[in-house]
Amino acid sequence: MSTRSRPALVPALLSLSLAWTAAQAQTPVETTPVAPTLVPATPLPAAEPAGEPLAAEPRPAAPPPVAPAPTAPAAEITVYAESPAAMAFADDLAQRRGLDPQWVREQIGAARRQPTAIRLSLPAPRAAYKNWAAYRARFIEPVRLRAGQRFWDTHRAALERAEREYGVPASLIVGVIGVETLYGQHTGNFRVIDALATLAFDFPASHPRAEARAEFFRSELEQFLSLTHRTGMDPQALRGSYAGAMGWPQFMPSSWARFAIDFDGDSKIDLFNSPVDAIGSVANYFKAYGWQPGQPTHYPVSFDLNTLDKDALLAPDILPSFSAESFAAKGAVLEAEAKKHIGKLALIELQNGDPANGGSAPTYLAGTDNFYVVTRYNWSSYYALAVIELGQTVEALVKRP
Ligand SMILES: [Ca+2]
Repeated sequence: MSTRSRPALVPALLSLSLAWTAAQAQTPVETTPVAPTLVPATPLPAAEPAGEPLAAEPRPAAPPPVAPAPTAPAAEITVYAESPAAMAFADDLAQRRGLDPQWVREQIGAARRQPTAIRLSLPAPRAAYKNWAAYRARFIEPVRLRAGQRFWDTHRAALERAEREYGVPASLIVGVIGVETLYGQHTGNFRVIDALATLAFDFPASHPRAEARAEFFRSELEQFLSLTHRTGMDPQALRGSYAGAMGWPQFMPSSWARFAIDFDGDSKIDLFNSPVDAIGSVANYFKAYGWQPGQPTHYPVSFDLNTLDKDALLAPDILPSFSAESFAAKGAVLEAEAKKHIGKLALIELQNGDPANGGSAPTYLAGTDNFYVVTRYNWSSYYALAVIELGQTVEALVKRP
């Protein structure tokens, strides 16, 4: 996630803040210990949709519940049946969703407070510089590439069908599932109900956006119970990330409700056990966020130092804001294909450590609307480029003569 100029985005796309907070929630279990100072790696399709393009799930008519007041020292709670605030939320939820209050109380009441989820939800210590080269190396590496090749070979027909039906390239789907879970190998070991209840009712107050985050997780908990009730999945049995992201594509409950599809034709949506359902669901997710078939995600860019106005180019952050002409007028030099680009561009800056201290100069690229769409899965340009490059590298391997 590029933190620079984030406020500039807010007026343009208010709901981005939701996507950002959602993205913050996720750090893949497998990568968490590796480099906590890097950009938060991950997943989160929880990505609360910017503009909610496809709100399939009925929204509760009532306003979001008021934050429960702490009713007992959090440390004393082991299961949420002990929390009057959680039980009051259960009653409200049951009423809003038309669910059996006793069932909802039992489900939330059996949720255990999960201290690890609390710890992991705090922001990582901020490094002075991010490091794209180091971040990239975590994902574009031999184990993941081999697993990606196997995944592509095994699911070639489904990937081709997804590309045909949704217009989303197989390489992007392969990149996402590889970065998220190493092709189903790391889908998370937290009980989803524990993770969601803990972050809904005990989100750490020291977090700068604690109240908004707690509200987000209360909404996800509600979606989770609605989803499991509707589908017959056992809410006490499902496992996922510390933030409640589930299955091969690490969908948050709200994303599952809106975007998950049955793509293997067994009439069930199962992102835990069906990689083919995951393939179709990731494609559906990107199509819903406006993926434009055939449009590149980014172009190379260099600079004309005589006319360069880098501050202006970086001000809108990852939001494509410049025509190819205005990009060039501010000193960003594009190659022939990019000069013909229809639509807006963003100057994407990826740091490579501290240039004054052994690091390299930043990496720059011209991001298109499709690059922006990739960041709807996780609001991070580092994440997006890792997904794109992993997918393209795997594609080159599987298509090698
Ligand atoms: Ca299915």
